Amino acid sequence: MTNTLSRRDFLKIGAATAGVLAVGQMLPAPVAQAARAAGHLNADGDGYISSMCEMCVWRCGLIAKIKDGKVIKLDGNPEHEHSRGNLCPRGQSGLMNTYDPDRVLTPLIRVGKRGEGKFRPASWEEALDLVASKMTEIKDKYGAEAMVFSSTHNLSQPLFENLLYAFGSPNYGTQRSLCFNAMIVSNLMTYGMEEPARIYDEKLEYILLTGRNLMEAISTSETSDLSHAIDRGAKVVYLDPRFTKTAAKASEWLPIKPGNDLAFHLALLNVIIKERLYNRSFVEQNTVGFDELKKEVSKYTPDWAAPLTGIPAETITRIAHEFAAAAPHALAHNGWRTSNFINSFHTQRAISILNALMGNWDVVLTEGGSEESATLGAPKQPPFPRISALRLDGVPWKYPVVPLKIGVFQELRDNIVSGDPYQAHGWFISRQNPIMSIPDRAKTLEAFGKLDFIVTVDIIMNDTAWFSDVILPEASYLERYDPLLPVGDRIFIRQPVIEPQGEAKSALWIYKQLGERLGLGDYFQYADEEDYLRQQLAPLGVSLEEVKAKGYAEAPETPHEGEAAELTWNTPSGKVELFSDTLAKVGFSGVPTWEEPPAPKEGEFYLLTGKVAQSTQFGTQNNQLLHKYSDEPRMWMNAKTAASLGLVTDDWVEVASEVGKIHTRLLATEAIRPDCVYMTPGYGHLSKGLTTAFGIGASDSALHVTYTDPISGGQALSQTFVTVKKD
Ligand SMILES: Nc1nc2c(c(=O)[nH]1)N[C@H]1C(S)=C(S)[C@@H](COP(=O)(O)OP(=O)(O)OC[C@H]3O[C@@H](n4cnc5c(=O)[nH]c(N)nc54)[C@H](O)[C@@H]3O)O[C@H]1N2
Ligand SMILES: Nc1nc2c(c(=O)[nH]1)N[C@H]1C(S)=C(S)[C@@H](COP(=O)(O)OP(=O)(O)OC[C@H]3O[C@@H](n4cnc5c(=O)[nH]c(N)nc54)[C@H](O)[C@@H]3O)O[C@H]1N2
Ligand code: SF4
Ligand SMILES: [Mo]
Repeated sequence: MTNTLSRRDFLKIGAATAGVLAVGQMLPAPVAQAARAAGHLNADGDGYISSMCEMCVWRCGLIAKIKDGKVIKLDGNPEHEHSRGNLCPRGQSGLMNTYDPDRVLTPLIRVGKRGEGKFRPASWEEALDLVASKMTEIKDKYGAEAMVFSSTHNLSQPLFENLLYAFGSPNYGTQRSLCFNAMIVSNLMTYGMEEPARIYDEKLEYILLTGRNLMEAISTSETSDLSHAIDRGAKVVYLDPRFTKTAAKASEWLPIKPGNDLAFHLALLNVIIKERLYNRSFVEQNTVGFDELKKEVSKYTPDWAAPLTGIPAETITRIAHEFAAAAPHALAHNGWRTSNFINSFHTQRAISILNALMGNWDVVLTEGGSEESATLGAPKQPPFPRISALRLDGVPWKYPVVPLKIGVFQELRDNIVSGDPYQAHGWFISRQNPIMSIPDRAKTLEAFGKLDFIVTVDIIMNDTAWFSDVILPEASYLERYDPLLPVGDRIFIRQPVIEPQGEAKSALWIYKQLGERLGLGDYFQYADEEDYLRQQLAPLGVSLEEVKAKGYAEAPETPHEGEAAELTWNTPSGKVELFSDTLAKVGFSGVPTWEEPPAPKEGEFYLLTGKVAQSTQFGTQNNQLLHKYSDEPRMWMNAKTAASLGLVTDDWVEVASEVGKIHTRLLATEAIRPDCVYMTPGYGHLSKGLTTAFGIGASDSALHVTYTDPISGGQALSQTFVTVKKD
């Protein structure tokens, strides 16, 4: 591994930077003054400041230890429901994203060919003027819809959305369809709400996890809830073709055949309904469509499911019995990213319905930690202009039940390539690395080739920035304010714990500047970041200074708190919909039904992807601390399969799918089914501006074929089949 940073090197960087600062002032003025006034820092400028992690979307509360104007340690904030005093490895290493020597610290304008990586530094004035003039040119020539926007969940997203909707474009891509569309759309169709079932119940006895690798794909509080449940003696049944760290902690690991989770859950429903093990009063009072469901699942016996799933019929029957016996303290976890196959929507519906039949709703679904929208203020703004252009992502004209705000990102990319129903000309990307995260990397690069103008807002030279025309450097999460975040009955602040380095600026500032240049200033009515937060806090009667000092404000009591509120659902029938008329009306099955997933041909393998604890998606592999604790990524293959192909650990192999080819080292292991291989996402970077991560591993996204679940719009990330041969 290259460019490894030793602890001594890190301390040296710290000392050097502190030395530079010491020449002028130990701490740059604004942050230090505010922190001193709030009582965070002592006279020497050392102390602790509360803020929020941004190393993944979970946004744990953190406490930053500051010494000599530098962050030297990050710890979990015990007051924050998502962290409860803990930060995961990525959160603890987050300071190295801020101190990454590869940070982009000034606006950059491309001078070489796209992808050549030649840029010149520019002033904000010049870069923002250029972006605004290119956007205006595209709008004048082709209409606002020819500008595509995309961003992954972050706190300044509402301001990004102001920019694009005020500009007048309907084309907005988010990570959702690459992530959790099947789960969200299924919960909306079943319960009328997005929020999935989680492990809140303190008495939970039985947890069924379908491909939810909570011990590695970490959400700190939920991961610790699972650990506590295991400590209490809860039974955990885990379905995954791989033996992950969650499998190691589970009571039972079922190495299910990929894509066949639907058959497993349909068979559980079959047993539970046939043997009348469900909660009859709950079903009678709160659901519609039981008879249709009963009729459909009567076909799906455990004997039917056994050959499909690779799980014996007796095991499926036993699990159905155990699950029902533990109810209502039993939870079928929705998973997060069960969008693995084009049948994933029905898999998710079967899981949602399994919970409904147990009547565990009020036990596992409504308690604890969910994010509520406390009544925060907001700057005034006019309504958005009416947008009549069709959306390039096919919602709703091709995907009628996908909510507008969820979208189908991979379809948007495909239609940039096809120019159908019209040609896009510009792409504005913020806090996202679509070149790596959308399947079929070559096709995403082809889409880039169709565009006149690409601008990216990032903190580092990620792969997407590398192929952009203008890069706007955002201040890191430790250097900026973002809009406030309500979590439970508190409202948390992200505030700068150090001064921004170089010329980096907050997104709140960047979007406002652009808005004003585009004549859209009315959508950004705040003087600066602090003014934005003060307007948010106005209805609460709490001062910004108080929130900065404490790290959060208490929200006023929300109405649903207190004793057993009546159960109501925001569905057309007002009940939990076991049969959905909405689905039936647009030609889909109203109840979960079997759809055979495609399978690999002789000599091919399922290509699995999956998170590791030391990195987040496609944006943290250059973090020198995380890098230091990561093994070189190798492709897993079952040891017996490898032997039959004459392959051993560390052999180089060529892996090919119908859209790409990569070369990687092999790890022969018992921890995966013989018909699967597995790659860690986030490697094989294209950007040479990532000096730590470049040259390491290979990209699974270069192999992934684009398959979209026609109901939920989710990308089927395990539906790519590959061949493997010795290099
Ligand atoms: N450390 C870390 N934590 C993270 C993230 C991160 O990047 N790094 N990302 C966050 C985000 S955005 C998300 S969405 C969540 C994702 O959380 P998870 O969904 O739990 O994580 P993944 O690793 O994407 O997928 C989980 C497992 O699904 C398995 N799998 C693949 N195909 C199938 C199948 O057909 N059936 C079954 N049963 N299993 C299958 C894979 O082998 C993998 O182990 O994690 C969040 N937490
Ligand atoms: N092969 C494969 N593909 C996948 C997945 C997989 O497991 N395997 N997982 C899917 C899932 S679940 C998801 S959620 C998506 C995620 O994929 P994306 O939505 O593309 O998200 P990230 O990879 O997290 O990209 C984050 C980008 O934000 C930048 N960044 C970090 N901090 C900041 C900041 O403070 N400000 C700004 N402006 N930028 C910042 C990082 O440098 C990085 O370039 O990928 C999906 N695609
Ligand atoms: S789960 Fe880890 S990376 Fe994500 S916000 Fe929490 S500490 Fe940060
Ligand atoms: Mo995700």
